[in-house]
Amino acid sequence: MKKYFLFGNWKMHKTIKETLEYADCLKGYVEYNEKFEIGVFPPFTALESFAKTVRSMPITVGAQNMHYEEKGAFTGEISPLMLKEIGVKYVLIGHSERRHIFKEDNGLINKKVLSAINHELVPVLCIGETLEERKSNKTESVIKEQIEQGLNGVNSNNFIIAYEPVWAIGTGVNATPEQAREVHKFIRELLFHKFGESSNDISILYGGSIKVDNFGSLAEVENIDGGLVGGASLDCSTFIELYEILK
Ligand code: G2H
Repeated sequence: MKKYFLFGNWKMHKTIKETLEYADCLKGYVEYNEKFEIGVFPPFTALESFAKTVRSMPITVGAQNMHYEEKGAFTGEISPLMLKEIGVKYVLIGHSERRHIFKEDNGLINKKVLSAINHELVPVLCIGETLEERKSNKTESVIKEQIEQGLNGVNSNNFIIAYEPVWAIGTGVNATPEQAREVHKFIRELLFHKFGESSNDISILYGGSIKVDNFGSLAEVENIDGGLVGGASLDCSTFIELYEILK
């Protein structure tokens, strides 16, 4: 069964104290729903506190990144085993900030996707074209390459795609519903080609400057199965408003 998701990617924001206040604010607002899930991706330092606090609530927890190895001499990295141990369910892989600021390429991203699946974490593979690529009509070829290389060797449909056009990330300029519709349809076709009928259960989220006033028109587009929200997820009451729009 395909699920709909509202994910909050906090990026490098919030101390443990602020995280606990946020968890407290969410209490009572979110109800269990088998078709719909709300999840928060705090920074590593606050992950465990958040996971413990929301354990009894219908809220899931994700990490923003991970290394593909279980352990080793990888200074500054966090492994899938470490994430599993504290109750993390999802992990963002290949977010545009990882690709562009930290120079992660499709090969590395693929290793992370495979490792996450092997460790029973659900990877949220983030893909998207830059403005330059869009202007030179390369959107589809970039998306195709990111999907094909990112999912190379993947046999399971237990992952999520997040389409986040780079030009829409944190810029205040979201993709129009029409622009998003075209790319989401294209992604759905690529997934069908690779995974057949079982691809119908794979959720494709939109991300990039989601706000309360643009989310409704994006969320109703065919093949948009929820949102990955950055800036607008930092304020708990705004995140609850987005939840009300999607659920
Ligand atoms: C895209 C998104 C969340 P924002 O990075 O992943 O952030 O909503 O701030 O554009």
